[in-house]
Amino acid sequence: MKIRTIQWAAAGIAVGLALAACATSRLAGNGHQTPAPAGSSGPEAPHADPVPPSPPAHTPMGFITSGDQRFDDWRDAFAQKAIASGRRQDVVRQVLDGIVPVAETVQAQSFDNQAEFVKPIWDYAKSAVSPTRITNGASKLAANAGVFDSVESIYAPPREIVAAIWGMESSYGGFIGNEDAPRVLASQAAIGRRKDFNESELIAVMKLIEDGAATRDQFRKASWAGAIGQTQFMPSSILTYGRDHDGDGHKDLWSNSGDALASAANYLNAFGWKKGQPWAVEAVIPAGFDYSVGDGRKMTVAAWKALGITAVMPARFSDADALNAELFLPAGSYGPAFLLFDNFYIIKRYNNADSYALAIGLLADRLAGLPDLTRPWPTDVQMLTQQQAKDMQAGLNQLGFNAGVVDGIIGRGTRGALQKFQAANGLTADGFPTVAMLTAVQGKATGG
Ligand SMILES: [Ca+2]
Repeated sequence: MKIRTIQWAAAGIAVGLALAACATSRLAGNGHQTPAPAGSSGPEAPHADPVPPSPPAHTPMGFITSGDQRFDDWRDAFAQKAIASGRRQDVVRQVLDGIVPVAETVQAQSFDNQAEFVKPIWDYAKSAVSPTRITNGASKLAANAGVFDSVESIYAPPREIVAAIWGMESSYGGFIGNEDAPRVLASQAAIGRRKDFNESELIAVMKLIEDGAATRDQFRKASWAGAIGQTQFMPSSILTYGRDHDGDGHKDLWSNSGDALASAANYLNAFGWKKGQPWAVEAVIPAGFDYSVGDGRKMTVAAWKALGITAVMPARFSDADALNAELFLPAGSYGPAFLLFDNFYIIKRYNNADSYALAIGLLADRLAGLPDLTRPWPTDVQMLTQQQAKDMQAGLNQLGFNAGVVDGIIGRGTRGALQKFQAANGLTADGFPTVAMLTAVQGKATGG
């Protein structure tokens, strides 16, 4: 859940260990000494330089000092707040004591992902739907058929969607992370990054421990963002949507695949998964098609077909003509197009990125034995650099086509603005940001 780049994770561990080592040696040196009271220097050393006071070994709330005053102040205040809100004092201490915060520079790296080029959405999809992941998924589905049978009998999503999430989030339980969830959540809260969110996740950790659903030690295996277990749930999501599928009293998303898979299925179910409906189907576009209708509008499959689109509909969804769908053009007129159904947006409740939902859906289709896309992803399109993407957004904004914030991220807003520009200038209105389109936008923007 909420997967981002994990490139900084290794750096985070290295810096974290370095800090921990410093803290340990410092505490080993003076952690248990009582600082001399101020003004107690005797007459026998009247001319000695004043000795700087040692930092206290414990904060006013009794936590071992982290060596970071700002963190310690935040932690003391948050601990008081947590206890006042009804959390057990011993659990608050268990969760928060001994934490040395992740260095701010390391945190910043994780949130300022500066790729030189705008990554096309299909890069993510192609790596997600790798032959290895398909093969491993098939064998995991077979090896856990009983669990998938029971999960599928209780919750609406098909097993292949749940398996795809499992595969994407943790390589089918192969890697669930080595970060301490309270540490990463607290580190962000202390510097004011999504403070309310991170504090409420810490409260959720405390509640799960109080309920006996999980132990403090289990939370030491998390992603750098604090996501938990084989299906990468945030602690608050475990609290609300986590399932104890085998009934042993624990929501063990770490080591019990049934609990993790049932939790993921329950999550999608709770957000309204429509049983028996596809997430998307490939849409084959006829020559001379007016791409401007791919602007987020929803029409029935029958209405899309009337425009000449061929929906590559698997046999089991043969009755889908009456369903509403959105035409999605992730590669513009250069690659595969899709008709998106309601379930696509349910997948996005798991991770709010089109690329993620697309990858989950495509992997699930392959796990269900469906053939690969009829049209390949483009390989020879000249992608924009981050700076060029910003230039395009600025140019579109200048021309009155609202591309939104100039951030170099090509999302639906930018694609929609480009489509309007293209339509207004007699170009193929596919909203796909190529270097040629940047040139066209800039020509109009500067030329007036
Ligand atoms: Ca369980």
